[in-house]
Amino acid sequence: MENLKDIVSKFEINEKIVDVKPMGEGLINDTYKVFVDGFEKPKYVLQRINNAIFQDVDMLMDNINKVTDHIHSKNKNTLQFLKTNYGNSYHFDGEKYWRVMVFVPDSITYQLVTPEYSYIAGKSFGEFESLLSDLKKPLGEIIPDFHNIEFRLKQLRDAVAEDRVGRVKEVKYYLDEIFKREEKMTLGERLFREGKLPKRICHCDTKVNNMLFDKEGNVLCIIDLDTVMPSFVFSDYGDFLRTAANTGTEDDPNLDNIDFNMEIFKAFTKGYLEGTKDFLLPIEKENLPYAAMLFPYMQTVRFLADYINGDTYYKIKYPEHNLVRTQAQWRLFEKAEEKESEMKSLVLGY
Ligand code: GN1
Ligand code: MG
Repeated sequence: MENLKDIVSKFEINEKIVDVKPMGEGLINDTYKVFVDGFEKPKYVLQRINNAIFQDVDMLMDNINKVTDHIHSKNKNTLQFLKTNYGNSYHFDGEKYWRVMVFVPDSITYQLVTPEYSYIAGKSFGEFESLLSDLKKPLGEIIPDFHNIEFRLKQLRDAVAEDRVGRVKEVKYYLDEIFKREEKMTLGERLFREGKLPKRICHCDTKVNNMLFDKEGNVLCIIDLDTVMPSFVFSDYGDFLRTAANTGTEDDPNLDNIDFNMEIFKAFTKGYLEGTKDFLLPIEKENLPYAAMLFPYMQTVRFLADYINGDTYYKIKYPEHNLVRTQAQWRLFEKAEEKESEMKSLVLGY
């Protein structure tokens, strides 16, 4: 890892860098822990920005700086990024883009959460949106149409039409099921066009493991700010439940493990409604059950399109990985859909 140490040394760090080791589970960027002389625990985090996906690295870091400065100005915890020796917010080594942030000590991440932690997470993500609701500086749409389901369905249709690697024939079942629900699942975009649904600054990647907890279960910090951008509140609410309410894993090869846990749904919704009480509109609240279905649906569409395209977007661990992910996300969608009316009456009761 000699080379990685050299990269870290481009940043404003006075300590001697002794080791750099891989960390994390992200599907997009590569992340490493940085150890310095005299400290047993990591002191910094080095990350290679995947610039095939985040093509405008200046816009990316500019968005993140605006968000972290704004949160800091309210004396709340957020990630802290280091500048390079030459004052930039990232380092380009001629081929790859790198950034360094301060490691949050004594933090724990979870892949699965209890209802109690989901309540805390709901409140924290709600408060995160609330903290950013008065950010005046505009943020760039770092990945245009990121959570636009109409756009994601178009990408799926394009992938099918091209059928680059001949996989369409084996996924017909999923394509039929997805397109059968097109009208129902594109509701958000229609409400937006009718002027009924606003966009707000959202995190847009509220997976369970993007929240750092301490031992007592308090939220220390929300991480992975790459996709912070204007979106419907459905993004943060729905994507959290996609990972938290799933009783299996995102890529569970055993579909029997997968269910949509209503205890998590209840606790998270309660927390989220508390965290957002200052700004959430009735139309947003009313459609939270739609959001809970939308995110497993959208993730199925995205994994399936990547599978059909020959695995060009998500990192995979084995050749069928994106197909297994598709099947697992679809099962989760079906389980959420079965609970649609129960979710609706619960939300009305809050
Ligand atoms: C990607 O890299 P990671 O795991 O933070 C993706 C999310 C998906 C997620 C699925 C920029 O996030 O949108 O929901 O994988 N991020 C991007 O696990 O596409
Ligand atoms: Mg991410």
